[in-house]
Amino acid sequence: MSWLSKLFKQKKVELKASLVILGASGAGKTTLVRYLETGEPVMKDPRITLGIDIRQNPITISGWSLSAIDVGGQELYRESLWSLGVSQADAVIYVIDGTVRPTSDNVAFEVSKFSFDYMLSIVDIKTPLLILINKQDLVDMKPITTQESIELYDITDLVGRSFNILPTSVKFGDGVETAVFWLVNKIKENK
Ligand SMILES: Nc1nc2c(ncn2[C@@H]2O[C@H](COP(=O)(O)OP(=O)(O)OP(=O)(O)O)[C@@H](O)[C@H]2O)c(=O)[nH]1
Ligand SMILES: [Mg+2]
Repeated sequence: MSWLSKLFKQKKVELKASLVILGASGAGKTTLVRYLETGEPVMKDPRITLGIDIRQNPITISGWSLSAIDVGGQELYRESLWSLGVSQADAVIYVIDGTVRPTSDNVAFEVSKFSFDYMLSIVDIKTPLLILINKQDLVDMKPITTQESIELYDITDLVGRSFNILPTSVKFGDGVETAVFWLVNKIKENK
């Protein structure tokens, strides 16, 4: 039985929170939401998210009922909808495609870095921020490590923020448990 299925069985839901999931297009946001909703590996590729998807299926984890706001990562939505999503959420999950490196695809990396910096400019310093360095399963593409991401995205600059950076393969759920538990505990501290 997966960790999510076990947790789904816990009936007592005490606390509610909403999460907004942000990141450049293709990073794995919708895949993460599908994994959280089902607790199963996501074998069917999701379609590109058009606009904002306020999910109706609650995610029940460790006595918490989480609702997810999945926002499209394309430039149009970044400019028009990310702030709206952030304004509705108690915490932010930011998904980075770990296979995007300046050396392999400089344009994609610039978009990824710009999107990250934009997110920092709209998320309040007090809002818990979970940064996922995703697609770690694609070992042939040498995904960046969390240490490399700190340098590439200037993450050392996040003074005063409550944040964490963790490696994941959201398609298979690897690393998701640890990551979401961290976030839920941070939200609890903030409430
Ligand atoms: N191998 C692997 N593929 C992944 C992972 N996460 C996402 N993908 C794939 O990456 C592609 C994009 O995933 P999405 O979840 O649609 O990305 P998104 O961030 O929602 O993209 P937008 O909706 O355009 O903003 C899909 O083909 C997924 O199957 C992962 O952890 N590992
Ligand atoms: Mg999507």
